[in-house]
Amino acid sequence: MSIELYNFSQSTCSIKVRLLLAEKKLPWIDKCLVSSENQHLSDWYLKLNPNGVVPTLIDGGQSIFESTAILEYLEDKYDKISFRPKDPFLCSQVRAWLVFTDVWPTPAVRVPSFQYGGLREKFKVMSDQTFKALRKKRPLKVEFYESFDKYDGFHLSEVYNSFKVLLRSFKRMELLLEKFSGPWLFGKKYTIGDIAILPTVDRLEDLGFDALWRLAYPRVADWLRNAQERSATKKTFYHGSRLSHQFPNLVRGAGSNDKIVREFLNSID
Ligand SMILES: N[C@@H](CCC(=O)N[C@@H](CS)C(=O)NCC(=O)O)C(=O)O
Repeated sequence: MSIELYNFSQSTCSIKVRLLLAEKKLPWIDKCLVSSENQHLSDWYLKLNPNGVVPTLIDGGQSIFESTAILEYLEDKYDKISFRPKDPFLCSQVRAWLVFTDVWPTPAVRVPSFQYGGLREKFKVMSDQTFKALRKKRPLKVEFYESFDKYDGFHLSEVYNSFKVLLRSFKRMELLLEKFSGPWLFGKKYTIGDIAILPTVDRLEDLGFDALWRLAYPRVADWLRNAQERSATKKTFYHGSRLSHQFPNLVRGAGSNDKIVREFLNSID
């Protein structure tokens, strides 16, 4: 039975899984959903993934959700080409990083993605009634959708809080690259630890917030360039999977929001 992946083209959590499938050269069927059509909130999808989010992997008729759990599952089941260290200590370090990534930078990147990346656009054209009804349908993310105004977005303090978390995450990456001597976060081997954070860093570069690491963390800049050069990465970020492809008038790529980053950095000095 073949592998199927329910995903959105632009979703960072979906891209994590697509990256690993490409690195492992596993064939899979692309069950690409369109976020603005809200199929991920329909009854049939909630049976596959009770959290009402993408990605969901179907393998052997079983449904597996949570992107990090999917990475570990693929590592366990399809181990011919492995992206997890064999050494138990190193493996523990990768796992600690996977937890860190899920708890801190992954939720934090949602704020600039919605504020500057066009992800709020679909709500602006919705009636208040539909917006509220869809908010209620969300099994987990009700509070997140209540935390922004569909026209004005997030308060600046929320945006700055997310930048603070992201800045801390890049500092942590710089330290890992130094500690394990690169070129990857845990040394010479490219691992699911790199894959788990790559979509977030790529997203921020696409949104023009790369000054968050460019100014202070040069190892992170080199790491990103190396990761983007991998053929599996190029294949995974097909046209349409970056917000600059979907919202070219809003999202203008590397360096385009240096001014906002400078204002933020001045505010925390
Ligand atoms: N912890 C989950 C998070 C999944 C998640 O938040 N997915 C987003 C796309 S990156 C989503 O489906 N959003 C739909 C929504 O907010 O309605 C995972 O890692 O799989």
